Amino acid sequence: MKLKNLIGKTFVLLISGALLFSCDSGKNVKMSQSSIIPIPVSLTDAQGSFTINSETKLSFQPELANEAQLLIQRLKTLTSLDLEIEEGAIDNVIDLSLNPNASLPDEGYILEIGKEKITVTGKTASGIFWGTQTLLQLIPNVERTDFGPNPQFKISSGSVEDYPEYEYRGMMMDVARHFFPVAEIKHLIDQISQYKINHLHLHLSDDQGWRIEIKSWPKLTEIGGSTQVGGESGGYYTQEDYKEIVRYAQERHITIVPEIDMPGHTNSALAAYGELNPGIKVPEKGAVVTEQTRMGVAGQPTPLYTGTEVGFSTLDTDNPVTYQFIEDVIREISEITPGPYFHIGGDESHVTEMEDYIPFIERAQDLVTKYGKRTLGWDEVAHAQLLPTSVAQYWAKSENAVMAIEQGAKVLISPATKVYLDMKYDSTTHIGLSWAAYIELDEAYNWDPTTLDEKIKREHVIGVEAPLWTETVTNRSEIEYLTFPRLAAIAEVAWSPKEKRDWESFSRRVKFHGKRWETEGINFYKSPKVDWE
Ligand code: TNX
Repeated sequence: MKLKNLIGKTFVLLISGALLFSCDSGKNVKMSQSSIIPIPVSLTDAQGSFTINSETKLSFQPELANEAQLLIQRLKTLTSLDLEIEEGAIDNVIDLSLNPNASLPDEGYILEIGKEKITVTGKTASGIFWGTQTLLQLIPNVERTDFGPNPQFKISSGSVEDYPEYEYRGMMMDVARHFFPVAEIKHLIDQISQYKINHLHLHLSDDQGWRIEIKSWPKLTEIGGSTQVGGESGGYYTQEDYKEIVRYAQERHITIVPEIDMPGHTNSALAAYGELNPGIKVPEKGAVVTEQTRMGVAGQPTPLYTGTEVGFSTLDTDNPVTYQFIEDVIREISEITPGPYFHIGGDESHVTEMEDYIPFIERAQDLVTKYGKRTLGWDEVAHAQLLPTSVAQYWAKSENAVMAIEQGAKVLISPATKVYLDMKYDSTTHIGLSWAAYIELDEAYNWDPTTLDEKIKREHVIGVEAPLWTETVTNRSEIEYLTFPRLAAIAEVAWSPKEKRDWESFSRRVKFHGKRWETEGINFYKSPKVDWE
Protein backbone atom coordinates (compact mmCIF):
# COMPACT_ATOMS: atom_id res chain seq x y z
CA MET A 1 0.00 0.00 0.00
CA LYS A 2 1.30 3.43 -0.88
CA LEU A 3 2.10 5.72 2.00
CA LYS A 4 -0.44 8.32 0.84
CA ASN A 5 -3.10 5.67 0.69
CA LEU A 6 -2.22 4.40 4.13
CA ILE A 7 -2.45 7.89 5.59
CA GLY A 8 -5.79 8.34 3.84
CA LYS A 9 -7.16 5.08 5.24
CA THR A 10 -5.90 5.80 8.72
CA PHE A 11 -7.56 9.20 8.54
CA VAL A 12 -10.89 7.65 7.52
CA LEU A 13 -10.58 5.09 10.32
CA LEU A 14 -9.80 7.77 12.89
CA ILE A 15 -12.71 9.93 11.80
CA SER A 16 -15.20 7.07 11.80
CA GLY A 17 -13.83 5.95 15.17
CA ALA A 18 -14.38 9.42 16.55
CA LEU A 19 -17.88 9.56 15.09
CA LEU A 20 -18.70 6.19 16.56
CA PHE A 21 -17.32 7.28 19.87
CA SER A 22 -19.40 10.44 19.90
CA CYS A 23 -22.68 8.55 19.82
CA ASP A 24 -21.42 5.68 21.96
CA SER A 25 -22.52 6.45 25.49
CA GLY A 26 -20.33 5.85 28.45
CA LYS A 27 -17.14 3.95 29.11
CA ASN A 28 -17.00 0.24 28.79
CA VAL A 29 -17.28 -0.84 32.42
CA LYS A 30 -16.40 -4.44 33.21
CA MET A 31 -19.31 -6.50 34.47
CA SER A 32 -17.57 -7.01 37.81
CA GLN A 33 -17.17 -3.21 38.17
CA SER A 34 -20.75 -2.38 37.25
CA SER A 35 -23.19 -0.65 39.60
CA ILE A 36 -25.96 -3.21 39.99
CA ILE A 37 -28.16 -2.76 43.09
CA PRO A 38 -28.96 -5.12 44.74
CA ILE A 39 -25.58 -6.74 44.17
CA PRO A 40 -26.05 -10.11 42.42
CA VAL A 41 -24.99 -13.47 43.82
CA SER A 42 -22.34 -13.87 41.14
CA LEU A 43 -20.82 -11.75 38.36
CA THR A 44 -18.30 -13.12 35.85
CA ASP A 45 -16.38 -11.05 33.30
CA ALA A 46 -15.79 -12.19 29.73
CA GLN A 47 -13.96 -10.79 26.71
CA GLY A 48 -15.72 -8.43 24.36
CA SER A 49 -18.99 -6.57 24.53
CA PHE A 50 -22.51 -6.31 23.15
CA THR A 51 -23.72 -3.14 21.50
CA ILE A 52 -27.38 -2.20 21.72
CA ASN A 53 -28.30 -0.06 18.72
CA SER A 54 -31.20 0.66 16.41
CA GLU A 55 -30.79 -2.79 14.81
CA THR A 56 -31.06 -4.76 18.06
CA LYS A 57 -33.92 -7.23 18.14
CA LEU A 58 -35.88 -8.82 20.93
CA SER A 59 -37.04 -12.43 20.95
CA PHE A 60 -39.13 -14.10 23.64
CA GLN A 61 -41.62 -16.87 24.31
CA PRO A 62 -45.30 -15.92 24.14
CA GLU A 63 -45.64 -16.35 27.93
CA LEU A 64 -43.13 -13.53 28.38
CA ALA A 65 -44.97 -10.91 26.33
CA ASN A 66 -45.52 -8.75 29.43
CA GLU A 67 -41.86 -8.79 30.50
CA ALA A 68 -40.84 -8.11 26.89
CA GLN A 69 -43.18 -5.11 26.59
CA LEU A 70 -41.91 -3.64 29.83
CA LEU A 71 -38.31 -4.06 28.67
CA ILE A 72 -39.09 -2.36 25.37
CA GLN A 73 -40.75 0.58 27.14
CA ARG A 74 -37.98 1.06 29.66
CA LEU A 75 -35.21 0.74 27.08
CA LYS A 76 -36.92 3.35 25.01
CA THR A 77 -37.03 5.77 27.93
CA LEU A 78 -33.38 5.13 28.80
CA THR A 79 -31.91 5.07 25.29
CA SER A 80 -34.57 6.31 22.83
CA LEU A 81 -34.18 2.98 20.99
CA ASP A 82 -37.20 0.97 19.96
CA LEU A 83 -36.37 -2.74 19.97
CA GLU A 84 -37.89 -4.67 17.16
CA ILE A 85 -39.51 -8.00 17.98
CA GLU A 86 -38.10 -10.84 15.91
CA GLU A 87 -38.63 -14.45 16.89
CA GLY A 88 -35.66 -16.64 16.09
CA ALA A 89 -33.24 -13.74 15.49
CA ILE A 90 -29.69 -15.03 15.94
CA ASP A 91 -27.50 -12.00 16.10
CA ASN A 92 -27.75 -8.57 17.66
CA VAL A 93 -30.57 -9.94 19.74
CA ILE A 94 -31.81 -9.87 23.33
CA ASP A 95 -33.54 -13.15 24.10
CA LEU A 96 -35.83 -13.83 27.06
CA SER A 97 -36.49 -17.46 27.76
CA LEU A 98 -38.17 -19.52 30.42
CA ASN A 99 -36.50 -22.71 31.46
CA PRO A 100 -38.69 -24.52 33.97
CA ASN A 101 -35.91 -27.06 34.58
CA ALA A 102 -33.21 -24.52 35.39
CA SER A 103 -31.56 -25.26 38.70
CA LEU A 104 -32.46 -21.86 40.08
CA PRO A 105 -34.75 -20.65 42.86
CA ASP A 106 -38.14 -19.41 41.59
CA GLU A 107 -37.20 -15.76 41.30
CA GLY A 108 -33.66 -16.47 40.10
CA TYR A 109 -32.26 -15.67 36.67
CA ILE A 110 -29.16 -16.02 34.55
CA LEU A 111 -28.14 -13.08 32.39
CA GLU A 112 -25.49 -13.67 29.75
CA ILE A 113 -24.00 -10.85 27.73
CA GLY A 114 -22.33 -12.34 24.65
CA LYS A 115 -21.00 -10.43 21.63
CA GLU A 116 -24.01 -11.13 19.44
CA LYS A 117 -26.62 -12.12 21.92
CA ILE A 118 -27.90 -11.26 25.37
CA THR A 119 -29.93 -13.98 27.05
CA VAL A 120 -32.07 -13.74 30.15
CA THR A 121 -33.08 -17.16 31.42
CA GLY A 122 -35.25 -17.92 34.41
CA LYS A 123 -37.54 -20.53 35.83
CA THR A 124 -40.46 -18.11 36.18
CA ALA A 125 -41.60 -14.86 34.59
CA SER A 126 -40.60 -13.14 37.85
CA GLY A 127 -37.04 -14.36 37.43
CA ILE A 128 -37.02 -13.03 33.87
CA PHE A 129 -38.38 -9.69 35.02
CA TRP A 130 -35.69 -9.30 37.69
CA GLY A 131 -33.09 -10.32 35.09
CA THR A 132 -34.25 -7.54 32.78
CA GLN A 133 -33.97 -5.05 35.67
CA THR A 134 -30.32 -6.07 36.04
CA LEU A 135 -29.77 -5.73 32.30
CA LEU A 136 -31.26 -2.22 32.34
CA GLN A 137 -28.81 -1.24 35.10
CA LEU A 138 -25.92 -2.31 32.85
CA ILE A 139 -26.80 0.30 30.26
CA PRO A 140 -24.54 3.31 30.67
CA ASN A 141 -26.21 6.47 31.93
CA VAL A 142 -27.00 9.14 29.41
CA GLU A 143 -28.59 12.53 29.57
CA ARG A 144 -31.96 12.40 27.83
CA THR A 145 -30.80 15.17 25.52
CA ASP A 146 -27.66 13.27 24.45
CA PHE A 147 -29.22 10.73 22.13
CA GLY A 148 -27.43 11.29 18.83
CA PRO A 149 -28.87 10.26 15.46
CA ASN A 150 -27.54 6.73 15.87
CA PRO A 151 -27.23 5.95 19.56
CA GLN A 152 -25.28 2.89 20.66
CA PHE A 153 -24.84 1.46 24.12
CA LYS A 154 -22.00 -0.89 24.80
CA ILE A 155 -22.24 -3.48 27.58
CA SER A 156 -19.20 -5.56 28.56
CA SER A 157 -19.56 -9.28 28.12
CA GLY A 158 -19.98 -11.54 31.09
CA SER A 159 -22.62 -13.34 33.04
CA VAL A 160 -24.75 -12.85 36.10
CA GLU A 161 -26.30 -15.60 38.17
CA ASP A 162 -28.68 -14.27 40.74
CA TYR A 163 -31.52 -15.08 43.12
CA PRO A 164 -32.96 -13.49 46.25
CA GLU A 165 -31.95 -14.17 49.82
CA TYR A 166 -35.49 -13.41 51.09
CA GLU A 167 -38.78 -14.21 49.39
CA TYR A 168 -40.49 -11.08 50.78
CA ARG A 169 -38.88 -7.75 49.90
CA GLY A 170 -41.29 -4.99 50.67
CA MET A 171 -42.12 -1.36 51.01
CA MET A 172 -45.14 0.01 52.90
CA MET A 173 -46.92 3.15 51.85
CA ASP A 174 -49.19 4.95 54.32
CA VAL A 175 -51.99 6.38 52.19
CA ALA A 176 -54.13 7.07 55.27
CA ARG A 177 -52.32 9.99 56.94
CA HIS A 178 -52.05 11.62 53.55
CA PHE A 179 -53.83 10.24 50.53
CA PHE A 180 -51.94 9.61 47.29
CA PRO A 181 -53.83 9.03 44.05
CA VAL A 182 -53.40 5.96 41.83
CA ALA A 183 -50.89 7.72 39.54
CA GLU A 184 -48.53 8.36 42.47
CA ILE A 185 -48.68 4.72 43.53
CA LYS A 186 -47.93 3.60 39.97
CA HIS A 187 -44.96 5.93 39.81
CA LEU A 188 -43.69 4.46 43.07
CA ILE A 189 -44.20 0.92 41.76
CA ASP A 190 -42.13 1.79 38.67
CA GLN A 191 -39.31 3.01 40.87
CA ILE A 192 -39.24 0.25 43.47
CA SER A 193 -39.57 -2.63 41.00
CA GLN A 194 -36.17 -1.59 39.58
CA TYR A 195 -34.69 -2.66 42.92
CA LYS A 196 -36.41 -6.07 42.89
CA ILE A 197 -38.88 -5.10 45.62
CA ASN A 198 -41.73 -7.60 45.26
CA HIS A 199 -44.34 -6.54 47.84
CA LEU A 200 -46.10 -3.22 48.29
CA HIS A 201 -48.04 -3.01 51.53
CA LEU A 202 -50.75 -0.32 51.47
CA HIS A 203 -51.76 1.07 54.87
CA LEU A 204 -55.35 1.75 53.81
CA SER A 205 -56.94 2.98 57.02
CA ASP A 206 -55.99 4.91 60.11
CA ASP A 207 -57.43 7.47 62.51
CA GLN A 208 -57.10 10.22 59.91
CA GLY A 209 -58.62 8.48 56.91
CA TRP A 210 -60.31 5.45 55.39
CA ARG A 211 -58.96 4.98 51.87
CA ILE A 212 -60.74 2.06 50.25
CA GLU A 213 -64.32 1.70 49.11
CA ILE A 214 -66.28 -0.93 51.05
CA LYS A 215 -69.58 -1.39 49.25
CA SER A 216 -71.48 -2.71 52.27
CA TRP A 217 -70.31 0.18 54.50
CA PRO A 218 -70.34 3.22 52.18
CA LYS A 219 -69.89 5.90 54.85
CA LEU A 220 -66.35 4.62 55.52
CA THR A 221 -65.09 6.49 52.49
CA GLU A 222 -67.83 9.09 52.27
CA ILE A 223 -67.18 10.34 55.80
CA GLY A 224 -64.06 8.51 56.95
CA GLY A 225 -62.18 9.24 53.71
CA SER A 226 -63.05 12.92 53.58
CA THR A 227 -60.05 14.36 55.45
CA GLN A 228 -56.37 13.82 56.11
CA VAL A 229 -53.59 15.07 58.39
CA GLY A 230 -53.60 18.85 58.44
CA GLY A 231 -57.32 19.03 57.70
CA GLU A 232 -57.29 19.22 53.91
CA SER A 233 -59.70 17.04 52.01
CA GLY A 234 -58.61 13.41 51.75
CA GLY A 235 -59.62 10.86 49.16
CA TYR A 236 -59.96 7.14 48.63
CA TYR A 237 -59.57 4.34 46.11
CA THR A 238 -62.70 2.89 44.58
CA GLN A 239 -62.52 -0.88 44.29
CA GLU A 240 -61.84 -0.34 40.58
CA ASP A 241 -58.90 1.94 41.45
CA TYR A 242 -57.56 -0.68 43.82
CA LYS A 243 -57.86 -3.40 41.17
CA GLU A 244 -55.95 -1.16 38.78
CA ILE A 245 -53.14 -0.76 41.34
CA VAL A 246 -53.11 -4.53 41.89
CA ARG A 247 -52.94 -5.15 38.13
CA TYR A 248 -50.19 -2.61 37.52
CA ALA A 249 -48.16 -4.00 40.40
CA GLN A 250 -48.70 -7.58 39.24
CA GLU A 251 -47.29 -6.74 35.80
CA ARG A 252 -44.15 -5.60 37.61
CA HIS A 253 -44.08 -8.72 39.79
CA ILE A 254 -45.16 -6.86 42.90
CA THR A 255 -47.79 -8.30 45.24
CA ILE A 256 -50.11 -5.81 46.92
CA VAL A 257 -50.63 -6.40 50.65
CA PRO A 258 -53.72 -4.53 51.89
CA GLU A 259 -53.83 -3.37 55.52
CA ILE A 260 -56.87 -2.40 57.51
CA ASP A 261 -55.57 -1.41 60.93
CA MET A 262 -57.65 -2.73 63.88
CA PRO A 263 -58.83 -2.57 66.62
CA GLY A 264 -56.88 0.68 67.24
CA HIS A 265 -56.08 3.35 64.62
CA THR A 266 -59.76 3.29 63.70
CA ASN A 267 -61.08 6.80 64.32
CA SER A 268 -62.05 7.28 60.66
CA ALA A 269 -64.33 4.22 60.90
CA LEU A 270 -65.75 5.38 64.24
CA ALA A 271 -66.52 8.79 62.76
CA ALA A 272 -68.47 7.10 59.98
CA TYR A 273 -70.33 4.49 62.05
CA GLY A 274 -71.02 5.39 65.68
CA GLU A 275 -72.20 1.83 66.46
CA LEU A 276 -68.57 0.69 66.32
CA ASN A 277 -67.57 3.14 69.06
CA PRO A 278 -67.29 1.84 72.65
CA GLY A 279 -66.84 5.44 73.93
CA ILE A 280 -63.81 5.34 76.17
CA LYS A 281 -64.38 8.21 78.55
CA VAL A 282 -67.14 10.73 78.49
CA PRO A 283 -65.61 14.19 78.82
CA GLU A 284 -66.94 16.26 81.68
CA LYS A 285 -68.94 19.25 80.54
CA GLY A 286 -66.48 21.96 79.60
CA ALA A 287 -63.46 19.65 80.03
CA VAL A 288 -60.52 20.00 77.66
CA VAL A 289 -60.64 17.24 75.04
CA THR A 290 -57.54 15.11 75.47
CA GLU A 291 -56.45 12.12 73.42
CA GLN A 292 -58.13 9.85 75.97
CA THR A 293 -61.49 11.58 75.72
CA ARG A 294 -61.54 11.97 71.96
CA MET A 295 -63.78 8.92 71.60
CA GLY A 296 -66.75 10.59 73.26
CA VAL A 297 -70.00 8.73 73.83
CA ALA A 298 -70.49 5.00 73.17
CA GLY A 299 -72.56 4.35 70.05
CA GLN A 300 -72.04 7.89 68.74
CA PRO A 301 -69.76 8.83 65.86
CA THR A 302 -66.48 10.43 66.89
CA PRO A 303 -65.31 13.71 65.36
CA LEU A 304 -63.03 13.35 62.33
CA TYR A 305 -59.38 13.55 63.38
CA THR A 306 -56.63 15.34 61.46
CA GLY A 307 -53.83 15.43 64.05
CA THR A 308 -50.94 12.99 64.38
CA GLU A 309 -51.26 11.43 67.83
CA VAL A 310 -51.48 7.65 67.91
CA GLY A 311 -53.21 5.14 70.16
CA PHE A 312 -56.45 6.85 71.25
CA SER A 313 -59.06 4.91 69.29
CA THR A 314 -60.52 1.40 69.36
CA LEU A 315 -63.36 -0.58 67.85
CA ASP A 316 -65.92 -1.88 70.35
CA THR A 317 -64.64 -5.41 70.86
CA ASP A 318 -67.77 -6.43 72.81
CA ASN A 319 -70.32 -5.50 70.18
CA PRO A 320 -71.33 -8.18 67.62
CA VAL A 321 -71.75 -5.48 64.97
CA THR A 322 -67.97 -4.93 65.08
CA TYR A 323 -67.41 -8.51 63.89
CA GLN A 324 -69.96 -8.12 61.10
CA PHE A 325 -68.08 -4.98 60.14
CA ILE A 326 -64.61 -6.51 60.05
CA GLU A 327 -65.92 -9.60 58.26
CA ASP A 328 -67.45 -7.47 55.49
CA VAL A 329 -64.26 -5.45 55.16
CA ILE A 330 -61.99 -8.50 55.10
CA ARG A 331 -64.29 -10.28 52.61
CA GLU A 332 -64.64 -7.37 50.18
CA ILE A 333 -60.92 -6.60 50.12
CA SER A 334 -59.84 -10.25 49.99
CA GLU A 335 -62.07 -10.78 46.95
CA ILE A 336 -60.12 -8.22 44.97
CA THR A 337 -56.68 -9.14 46.32
CA PRO A 338 -54.90 -11.96 44.48
CA GLY A 339 -51.90 -11.97 46.85
CA PRO A 340 -51.77 -14.31 49.84
CA TYR A 341 -51.73 -11.74 52.69
CA PHE A 342 -54.25 -9.59 54.53
CA HIS A 343 -52.68 -7.24 57.10
CA ILE A 344 -54.84 -6.58 60.18
CA GLY A 345 -52.61 -3.93 61.77
CA GLY A 346 -52.99 -4.56 65.51
CA ASP A 347 -50.43 -1.93 66.58
CA GLU A 348 -50.66 0.64 69.34
CA SER A 349 -54.13 -0.29 70.56
CA HIS A 350 -53.44 1.60 73.76
CA VAL A 351 -57.07 1.98 74.76
CA THR A 352 -58.09 -1.63 74.13
CA GLU A 353 -57.65 -3.78 77.28
CA MET A 354 -55.34 -6.74 76.69
CA GLU A 355 -58.19 -9.11 77.68
CA ASP A 356 -60.26 -7.64 74.83
CA TYR A 357 -57.38 -7.24 72.39
CA ILE A 358 -56.35 -10.92 72.35
CA PRO A 359 -59.73 -12.48 71.45
CA PHE A 360 -60.32 -9.69 68.93
CA ILE A 361 -57.05 -10.45 67.09
CA GLU A 362 -57.84 -14.17 67.15
CA ARG A 363 -61.28 -13.57 65.62
CA ALA A 364 -59.84 -11.28 62.97
CA GLN A 365 -57.22 -13.92 62.17
CA ASP A 366 -59.98 -16.54 61.78
CA LEU A 367 -61.86 -14.28 59.38
CA VAL A 368 -58.75 -13.69 57.30
CA THR A 369 -58.33 -17.46 57.10
CA LYS A 370 -62.02 -17.89 56.21
CA TYR A 371 -61.51 -15.64 53.17
CA GLY A 372 -58.45 -17.55 52.04
CA LYS A 373 -55.66 -15.23 53.19
CA ARG A 374 -52.73 -15.37 55.58
CA THR A 375 -52.69 -12.90 58.44
CA LEU A 376 -49.98 -10.29 58.72
CA GLY A 377 -49.99 -8.03 61.77
CA TRP A 378 -47.65 -5.60 63.56
CA ASP A 379 -45.57 -7.34 66.23
CA GLU A 380 -48.10 -6.73 69.07
CA VAL A 381 -50.39 -9.38 67.51
CA ALA A 382 -48.02 -12.00 68.97
CA HIS A 383 -49.85 -11.51 72.29
CA ALA A 384 -52.68 -13.49 70.71
CA GLN A 385 -52.48 -17.14 69.67
CA LEU A 386 -51.10 -16.99 66.13
CA LEU A 387 -51.59 -19.56 63.42
CA PRO A 388 -48.44 -21.09 61.91
CA THR A 389 -49.39 -19.42 58.62
CA SER A 390 -49.49 -15.97 60.24
CA VAL A 391 -46.67 -13.45 60.13
CA ALA A 392 -45.75 -10.86 62.75
CA GLN A 393 -44.12 -7.70 61.44
CA TYR A 394 -41.32 -6.75 63.82
CA TRP A 395 -41.23 -2.96 64.03
CA ALA A 396 -40.72 -2.17 67.71
CA LYS A 397 -40.17 -5.07 70.09
CA SER A 398 -38.00 -8.07 69.37
CA GLU A 399 -39.62 -9.89 72.29
CA ASN A 400 -42.92 -9.79 70.39
CA ALA A 401 -41.21 -11.22 67.31
CA VAL A 402 -39.72 -13.97 69.48
CA MET A 403 -43.18 -14.70 70.94
CA ALA A 404 -44.51 -15.11 67.40
CA ILE A 405 -41.65 -17.46 66.51
CA GLU A 406 -42.26 -19.54 69.63
CA GLN A 407 -45.84 -20.03 68.41
CA GLY A 408 -44.58 -21.32 65.07
CA ALA A 409 -45.40 -18.15 63.13
CA LYS A 410 -42.90 -16.33 60.91
CA VAL A 411 -41.62 -12.78 61.07
CA LEU A 412 -41.26 -9.92 58.64
CA ILE A 413 -38.41 -7.61 59.62
CA SER A 414 -39.08 -3.84 59.78
CA PRO A 415 -37.13 -2.39 62.71
CA ALA A 416 -38.07 1.28 63.04
CA THR A 417 -34.44 2.17 63.84
CA LYS A 418 -33.17 0.78 60.50
CA VAL A 419 -35.88 0.77 57.85
CA TYR A 420 -38.49 3.38 58.75
CA LEU A 421 -38.35 5.60 55.70
CA ASP A 422 -40.22 8.35 57.55
CA MET A 423 -37.29 8.81 59.97
CA LYS A 424 -35.18 11.89 59.25
CA TYR A 425 -31.68 11.33 57.85
CA ASP A 426 -30.25 13.72 60.42
CA SER A 427 -31.41 16.63 62.57
CA THR A 428 -31.54 18.95 59.56
CA THR A 429 -33.92 16.90 57.41
CA HIS A 430 -36.89 19.19 56.65
CA ILE A 431 -39.55 16.44 56.73
CA GLY A 432 -39.97 13.19 58.59
CA LEU A 433 -40.05 12.13 62.23
CA SER A 434 -37.27 11.14 64.61
CA TRP A 435 -38.91 9.20 67.45
CA ALA A 436 -37.04 5.98 66.57
CA ALA A 437 -33.76 7.30 65.18
CA TYR A 438 -32.04 9.40 62.58
CA ILE A 439 -31.34 6.97 59.77
CA GLU A 440 -28.46 7.94 57.48
CA LEU A 441 -27.87 5.87 54.35
CA ASP A 442 -25.13 3.72 55.93
CA GLU A 443 -27.42 3.00 58.91
CA ALA A 444 -30.09 1.72 56.55
CA TYR A 445 -27.47 -0.46 54.85
CA ASN A 446 -25.24 -1.81 57.61
CA TRP A 447 -27.43 -4.28 59.45
CA ASP A 448 -28.76 -7.77 58.98
CA PRO A 449 -32.14 -9.35 59.77
CA THR A 450 -30.45 -12.33 61.45
CA THR A 451 -28.39 -10.36 63.96
CA LEU A 452 -31.08 -8.24 65.61
CA ASP A 453 -31.89 -10.80 68.28
CA GLU A 454 -30.22 -14.15 68.88
CA LYS A 455 -33.59 -15.89 68.89
CA ILE A 456 -34.57 -14.56 65.46
CA LYS A 457 -32.86 -16.89 63.01
CA ARG A 458 -32.73 -17.03 59.25
CA GLU A 459 -35.41 -19.73 59.02
CA HIS A 460 -37.93 -17.61 60.95
CA VAL A 461 -37.68 -14.64 58.63
CA ILE A 462 -39.72 -14.29 55.44
CA GLY A 463 -38.10 -11.00 54.54
CA VAL A 464 -37.68 -7.28 55.06
CA GLU A 465 -40.08 -4.38 54.59
CA ALA A 466 -39.44 -0.63 54.69
CA PRO A 467 -42.50 1.44 55.76
CA LEU A 468 -43.09 5.03 54.75
CA TRP A 469 -45.48 6.67 57.22
CA THR A 470 -46.83 9.91 55.88
CA GLU A 471 -47.72 12.21 58.78
CA THR A 472 -45.23 14.72 57.30
CA VAL A 473 -45.26 13.60 53.67
CA THR A 474 -47.63 15.27 51.25
CA ASN A 475 -46.42 14.84 47.67
CA ARG A 476 -44.32 12.84 45.21
CA SER A 477 -41.16 14.78 45.73
CA GLU A 478 -41.32 14.23 49.51
CA ILE A 479 -42.01 10.52 49.04
CA GLU A 480 -38.93 10.29 46.82
CA TYR A 481 -36.73 12.29 49.15
CA LEU A 482 -37.31 9.94 52.08
CA THR A 483 -37.35 6.76 49.98
CA PHE A 484 -34.21 7.21 47.88
CA PRO A 485 -31.47 6.24 48.26
CA ARG A 486 -32.42 4.38 51.46
CA LEU A 487 -34.75 1.93 49.75
CA ALA A 488 -31.92 0.86 47.43
CA ALA A 489 -29.84 0.04 50.52
CA ILE A 490 -32.67 -1.92 52.13
CA ALA A 491 -33.41 -3.75 48.88
CA GLU A 492 -29.83 -4.99 48.93
CA VAL A 493 -30.21 -6.18 52.54
CA ALA A 494 -33.29 -8.14 51.43
CA TRP A 495 -32.04 -9.55 48.11
CA SER A 496 -28.27 -10.03 48.31
CA PRO A 497 -26.40 -12.65 50.30
CA LYS A 498 -24.90 -11.27 53.50
CA GLU A 499 -21.31 -12.08 52.48
CA LYS A 500 -21.70 -10.11 49.23
CA ARG A 501 -22.79 -6.94 50.94
CA ASP A 502 -20.22 -4.24 51.58
CA TRP A 503 -20.78 -0.56 52.32
CA GLU A 504 -17.73 0.66 50.35
CA SER A 505 -18.97 -1.17 47.31
CA PHE A 506 -22.56 0.01 47.78
CA SER A 507 -21.53 3.63 48.22
CA ARG A 508 -19.60 3.42 44.94
CA ARG A 509 -22.44 1.74 43.05
CA VAL A 510 -25.17 4.07 44.33
CA LYS A 511 -23.56 7.02 42.49
CA PHE A 512 -24.64 5.52 39.17
CA HIS A 513 -28.21 5.39 40.50
CA GLY A 514 -27.92 8.99 41.66
CA LYS A 515 -27.12 10.04 38.10
CA ARG A 516 -30.03 8.06 36.77
CA TRP A 517 -32.40 9.51 39.42
CA GLU A 518 -31.20 12.96 38.43
CA THR A 519 -31.94 12.34 34.76
CA GLU A 520 -35.37 11.02 35.65
CA GLY A 521 -36.23 13.87 37.98
CA ILE A 522 -36.38 11.71 41.11
CA ASN A 523 -35.86 13.92 44.16
CA PHE A 524 -33.41 11.72 46.08
CA TYR A 525 -31.40 12.67 49.18
CA LYS A 526 -27.75 13.38 48.42
CA SER A 527 -26.37 11.70 51.49
CA PRO A 528 -23.01 13.16 52.59
CA LYS A 529 -21.89 9.56 53.15
CA VAL A 530 -21.56 9.19 49.39
CA ASP A 531 -19.16 11.02 47.10
CA TRP A 532 -21.75 11.81 44.40
CA GLU A 533 -19.22 13.73 42.21
C1 TNX B 1 -45.63 4.10 64.62
S1 TNX B 1 -45.16 1.58 63.19
C2 TNX B 1 -46.78 3.63 64.01
C3 TNX B 1 -47.49 4.49 63.04
C4 TNX B 1 -46.83 5.82 62.90
C5 TNX B 1 -45.33 5.65 62.89
C6 TNX B 1 -44.58 6.91 62.64
C7 TNX B 1 -46.55 1.33 63.68
C8 TNX B 1 -47.00 -0.04 63.59
N1 TNX B 1 -47.25 2.35 64.15
O1 TNX B 1 -48.83 4.62 63.40
O2 TNX B 1 -47.26 6.39 61.71
O3 TNX B 1 -44.94 5.13 64.13
O4 TNX B 1 -43.22 6.67 62.49
